[in-house]
Amino acid sequence: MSGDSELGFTEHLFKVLVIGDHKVGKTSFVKRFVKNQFYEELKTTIGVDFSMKVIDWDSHTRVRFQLWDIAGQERVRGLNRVYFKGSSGAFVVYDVTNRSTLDGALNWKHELDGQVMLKNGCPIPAVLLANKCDETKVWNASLLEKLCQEKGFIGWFQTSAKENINVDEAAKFLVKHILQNNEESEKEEEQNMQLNLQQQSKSNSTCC
Ligand SMILES: Nc1nc2c(ncn2[C@@H]2O[C@H](COP(=O)(O)OP(=O)(O)O)[C@@H](O)[C@H]2O)c(=O)[nH]1
Ligand SMILES: [Mg+2]
Repeated sequence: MSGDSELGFTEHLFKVLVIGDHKVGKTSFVKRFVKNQFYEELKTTIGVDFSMKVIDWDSHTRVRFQLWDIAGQERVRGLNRVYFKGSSGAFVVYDVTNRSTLDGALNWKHELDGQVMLKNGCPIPAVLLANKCDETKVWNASLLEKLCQEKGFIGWFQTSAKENINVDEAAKFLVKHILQNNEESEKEEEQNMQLNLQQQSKSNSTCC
């Protein structure tokens, strides 16, 4: 969603999902990104929590990031179709200290791709976050690289919501891709409109 002002200033509102298994640090990631805070103890998310972060991308582009922090249990409840609708991008989070959450992240990605896509039929941009990297080093970087290619992630970052590692970097990376997609789809729409107009004027001129 975007709006242009007369001065060429554009504001975008992007819905971005934060998904992954329970306790991998989704809420912590959002709180670090939005408020630059970290809490050792957090209440379990129930259903979905919303947060907003405004980023002045450049002198003529403002991005409103609407983050949907979805409870890990929601995959089981099958409500994701409702939550995923209209999203422009996603962070898919796993916990580097818990291997099974990487499988969980891949299942979340699979479900995401089955339920939401861009207008051109491509998957929405998703970044894989290897969170809690303050606890242990990511030893399987080449595996993650391979998984990203196989499963269609646009990239991966090792992050720590606790130590504030790569949180803004991952977000900027995702914004960049969302903006690119947005630009491409706007161009496509414009081209389609011009084609329609050309066809209309052709059929008008051949009439009678
Ligand atoms: N060491 C460490 N702990 C984290 C990090 N992110 C979250 N946690 C902890 O992991 C637990 C679960 O975090 P939470 O954000 O509630 O996970 P969620 O269920 O995915 O939303 C909490 O005790 C957090 O303090 C991190 O980057 N490093
Ligand atoms: Mg949570």
